[in-house]
Parts: sequence; structure tokens; C-alpha cells
Amino acid sequence: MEDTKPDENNEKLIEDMSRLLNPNGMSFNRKKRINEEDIKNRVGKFWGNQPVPQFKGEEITENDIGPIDSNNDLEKVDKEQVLLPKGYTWWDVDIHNENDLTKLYEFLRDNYVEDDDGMFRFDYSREFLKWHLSAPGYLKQWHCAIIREDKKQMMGFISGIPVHMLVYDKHVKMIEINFLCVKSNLRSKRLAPVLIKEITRRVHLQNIWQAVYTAGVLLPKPISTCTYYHRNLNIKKLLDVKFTYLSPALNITRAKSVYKIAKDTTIQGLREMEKDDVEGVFKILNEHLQKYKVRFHYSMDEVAHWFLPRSKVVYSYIVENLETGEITDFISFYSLPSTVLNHDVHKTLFAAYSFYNVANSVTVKELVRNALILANREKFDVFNALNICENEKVFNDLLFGQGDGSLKYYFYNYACPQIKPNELALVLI
Ligand code: MYA
Repeated sequence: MEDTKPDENNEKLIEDMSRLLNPNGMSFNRKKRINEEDIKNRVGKFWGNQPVPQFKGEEITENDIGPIDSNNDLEKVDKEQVLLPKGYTWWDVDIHNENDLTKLYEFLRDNYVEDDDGMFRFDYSREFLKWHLSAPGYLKQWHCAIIREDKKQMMGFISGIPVHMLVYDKHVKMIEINFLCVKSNLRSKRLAPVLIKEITRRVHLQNIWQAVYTAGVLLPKPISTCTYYHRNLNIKKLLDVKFTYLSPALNITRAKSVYKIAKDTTIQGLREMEKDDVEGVFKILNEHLQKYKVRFHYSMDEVAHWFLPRSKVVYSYIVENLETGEITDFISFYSLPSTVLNHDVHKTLFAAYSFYNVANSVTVKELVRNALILANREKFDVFNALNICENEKVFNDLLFGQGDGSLKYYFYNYACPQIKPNELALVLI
């Protein structure tokens, strides 16, 4: 069958189908269906006492940008670990030790983020965890677990990696916090604040006083609230696992045809990124990121670490000008599968997540269209992207459906005005 280019051929049909196929949007996200107004009206026992902007506080302006608490006295940082209940102990996960890595992998596989309906749970692979947690400058003590002394069973985890942040052109050394998780049968016992306090202490000990993190839940107080969009690649499977819905008025054959992805990429000089491309990517990526109010700055080592392709973890491609050899454009996405909970046939949903794109010689739309072709080739079921950077521009044309949750971005101990998603260039994986 001939490959369809839906956005060029039958725009009206696509518009209708897109609406019908995504009546509620997709459901999988770091989200919680609770009343956010209630949260804004209460002062959290923990968050009410942290150096973060409070909901009832004054609006933050550009003049306020900077640390909230500047008292960075290393001498005052507690040298003792946060006290744990009897029978529990702190444990630093050694991600280069296969047993430790497996323990962490299994803990997150069984306890980490689920959608509200309990249908999907993130299943970060071992290789992915190793990749993320061994970022340049990482420290083992920032892979911080609570275990039960007798059975050595993991009960909680939180991690941090160092990042170089630019906030309205101010350089700030921060820690990126991720993988906060408490074993499901120990929830609501205030273990999360214990994990956060301990990692804060450990980060302070390295003379770092600011952090960046994302969450589906509303906490005081986001610098930006973003939305996931989803592009069906394997519509049949997405329907089977109820990731998306098909209106009774539509049939699957038509849907398959509309969502069909071309086999061949369309950009001359597009190829997988290699070691020798690191410098070129470093240049165009950091140049591109300058457009945004809040962004990372990547060192050459970090570009190599985060973007050199790793099988089933991160996929990166460059466009090379075939005459000059210059690298002009960049595509990257990462693999984050989810366990399909309670399904007889499908056990895993394979999702590609947009990482960073740099479009110079082609349009963003052409670049993302090619990202979809590449992700489809790698047999992903769905391609997800946040409405950050320039992504929103392409969602309609390329048939992305809006998800129904939001992802909030936060700083710890750093005041920053609220910004729109398209002013933000941060992907926290
Ligand atoms: S986001 C991913 C979060 N993980 C999950 O969603 C996995 C599944 N869920 C769980 O494991 C638990 O439900 C968690 C909460 C562990 C999330 N971020 O122990 P509790 C506050 C921050 O009784 P539990 C990610 O990894 C809540 O408002 N705080 O609750 C980024 C309340 O405080 P307050 C959260 O449900 C993490 C208190 O915890 C979150 O058993 C960034 C209740 O504690 C959340 N996602 O456990 C962490 N959820 O009463 C912050 C609830 O005041 C880093 N809470 O409202 C801050 C920077 C630290 C470093 C600073 C260095 C300078």
C-alpha cells in the first residue's frame, strides 16, 4: 500500500478523526485527579516550611529572580543522616553493581508512577536508570534508598544528578531530583519528606543549594505547567490497551490509514548521531536553547552522555550538510516503556518521548515528522511530546492528541517568574 502523508492529503478528515480518536486525550501521565484548588488553600506540613514560593505569596517578577534563602552556611548543614524508624536504614545504590541496579529497577517497576486508573506504570529499564544516574558529575550518595535492615528490601528511593541551569541568562548550579518513590504499602506515612530532607542535606554538603524537579502533583509552586501530547503509532494496540479510544462512528481501517507513518525519512543527510558529531551537536543545541527563558546548558561531556545513541534508551540523529559536512539539525527521543497492568495479551507499552529537536535547515514540522518515522521504525507504539520548546507548533498537523494530565516544573530555593511552556526548554526524564 502507498504511504500516506495525512497532513498534506486530507486535512479535513484528519481534523475530524483526530477529535474522534482522542475524545478525552490520552490518559497516561504524571498526574493526579485531585482538586488543585484545595491544595492551593492549604499550607503543607512539609512544603509550607521549605524555601519555595507559596500559593498565597506575592507574584514573582524578573526582579525577584534568585535564591529564596541565601544562607549557604556549610557549617550549619547537619552532619548526621535523617533519623529513620527502627529497623530501617539508609543505603546508597551503586548503579554499576548489577545486584544494586536490579534491586532499584524492580523497586521502581513495582512502585513508581501510575496513571490514575491504575492501567499503566512506568517501567524504566536498567540501562535507562544507569544512563540517567551516571550523568557527568554524579555522586553515589545522591542515589539514596531506604531499606529494611532485616530483609534488605527497598522501601523508598530518591535521586539527584548535577545540572547546569540557565534562568533568564543567570547561570545556576542545581541538582535535578528524580525517582522519588515510596513502596506502595508504606504510602501516606510521611516517608517522602524524609527522603527529600535527606537528599537536601546530602546536596547541601556539596555546596549546592538549588534544585529542579517535575511532578504530576501540584506543590508550591510551579514555574510552569505543561501538557503531554501523544501521537499514535500502533493504533490497534493503543486501542486494545485502552490508551486511546475510537469513536463508534469510526472504523479501525480508516483510523489506521490516517495514522499511517511513511517508511522512509524525507530529509537529505539525516543519519544516526556518532561520536564525531558531539562537537557539532554541542554547538547547535546550546545555540538553539538560548531562545528559551529557562533551559539547561550542556557541556561537551554532557552532550556525549545524554545524546550518543544507546540501544533501547536514547535515539539521536543529525542532519549533515552533504557538501560542507556541517551539522545543521538534530532529533532525539528516549525510550520509556510502561507496564500494561492487568492485560491478558499486552504486557508492555513502548513509548518514545521527544527529547530535544533543533531545526535549522528544515522546519520543525519536517523534523518531527521524521522523528515519527524513525520511532515507528524502532517499533514504538506511541510518540509523546510535551508542549515545551517549539513542539506545540506541529501537534495539529502531525496528529498529536492532547493528554489529560499536566506536568509541573519546580525550582527549590530559587525564585523565578511563571513562564509559558513554549518559553521552557527542559526535559527531565
Ligand atoms: S516526581 C515522581 C513522584 N513519584 C511517584 O509519583 C511514584 C509513586 N508515588 C509515590 O511513591 C509516593 O506517592 C510519593 C509520595 C513518594 C510521591 N514530590 O510520604 P507522604 C508531598 C514532592 O505521606 P506518599 C519526582 O520524582 C505531599 O505534598 N512532594 O506521601 C520528583 C506531602 O507534603 P505536604 C510530594 O504519598 C520529586 C508529603 O509529600 C510528592 O507516601 C521531587 C506527604 O508525604 C512529590 N511527587 O509519598 C521531590 N508527592 O504535607 C522534591 C507528595 O507538605 C525535591 N508529596 O503537602 C525537592 C528538592 C530537594 C533537593 C534540594 C537540594 C538543594
